[in-house]
Amino acid sequence: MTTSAIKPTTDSVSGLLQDIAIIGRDKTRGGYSRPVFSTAETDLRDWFLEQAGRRGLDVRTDRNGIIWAWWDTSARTRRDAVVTGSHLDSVPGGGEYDGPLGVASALVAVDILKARGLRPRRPLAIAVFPEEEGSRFGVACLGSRLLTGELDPDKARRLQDQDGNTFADVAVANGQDPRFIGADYKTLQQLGVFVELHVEQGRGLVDLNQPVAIGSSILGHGRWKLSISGQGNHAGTTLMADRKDPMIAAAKIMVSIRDTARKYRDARATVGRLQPVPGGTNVIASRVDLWIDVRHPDDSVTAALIEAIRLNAQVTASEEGCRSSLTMESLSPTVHFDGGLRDRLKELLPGAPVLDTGAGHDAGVLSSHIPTAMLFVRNPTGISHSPDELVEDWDAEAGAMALADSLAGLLGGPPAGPPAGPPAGSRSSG
Ligand code: HGY
Ligand code: MN
Ligand code: MN
Repeated sequence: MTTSAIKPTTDSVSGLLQDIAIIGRDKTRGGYSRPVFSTAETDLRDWFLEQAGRRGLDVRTDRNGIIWAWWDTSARTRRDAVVTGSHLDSVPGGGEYDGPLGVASALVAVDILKARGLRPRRPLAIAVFPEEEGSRFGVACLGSRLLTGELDPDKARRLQDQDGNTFADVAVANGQDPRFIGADYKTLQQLGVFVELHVEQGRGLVDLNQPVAIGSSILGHGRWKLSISGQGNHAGTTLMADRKDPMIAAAKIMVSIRDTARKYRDARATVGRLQPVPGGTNVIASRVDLWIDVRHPDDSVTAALIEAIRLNAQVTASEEGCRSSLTMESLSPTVHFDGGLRDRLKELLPGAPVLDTGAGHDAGVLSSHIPTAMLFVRNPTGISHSPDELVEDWDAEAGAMALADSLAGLLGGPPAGPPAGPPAGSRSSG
């Protein structure tokens, strides 16, 4: 894959990421914990506002908490805009690149286009979407789902974090008026296409020895909450035969979730979060809540798999004298990115492979409203949602260059520059 000769004139992607590397470090889990509306995440939003302001972009935060940084500062009405960007929030103990790489690359891509003297024939914006991970309020891509009307605003307002704070209360505490969240067709009408750059959350590019890929599809995925109720009691005075312990039921159910998922090719089912109530060392829990993440390319298989999990949980819970109830928190069908936009990117990034992803993104949510596409940047470990996520500096710059070439082509700018840079697959130092 060739990239243009012009180097970023000001910041580099790795330099911008270095600026924020201190924000939201998680000393206990390792990596980063930047939940929406946390100090870390609001500090990152402030950092983005400052960076966008430095570039003379017209910045505004909409009623759903999405930040839009527009290249053209004068336009009153904007239509058919080319939008790029990503998210700044993280999973607990997440990596450095999941989200911020796309935001930093968008800033550097703007630098590159300005350095080329591009005069966009369409509006261009960088967007930063809140709560993409759904780590605090449980619904992934909360901001883009509100924007597109996919998530009912009343349901959003009632969402609670682990401490029982509602989204509405936390939004008010952070200066966002929850009364006005919800579908925003005026903003949607301004948008033409959305191209999101993201760290690859897998080893496809490593195995292909390429720095950048174009996205083809996003695996369908859903999240369910399973509550198992038993009899809370004293750890010392309750004989083993007299127990209705939801922790035991939960343990057996989690193993059966894994075993059930193994029966469906390409299926993934994960329990990454479990909460005993009340959660005391010397207390038999009265209830256990656990969250299940299920993914499969075929939405009907996802449905069959979660139904099998639900039935099995009922039987296993009753064997332990407990009861179980399953509630769906979010569900996204498999998304195939717009073929025309994907093929246009293939023209603009000759030689870039096309890869699917098992990870969800705002680009997936927006795809039901406007043509969307993704670019993935090589991750030598292939690991994500972990401190072990990695992008080599050189690949980060190659990603920004590829994004700039893509945006230039979509904005009607000059074609990509002459081939340059070290041979594909070379690594930066360190
Ligand atoms: O969960 C996901 O796939 C994404 O990282 N939010
Ligand atoms: Mn992400
Ligand atoms: Mn993620």
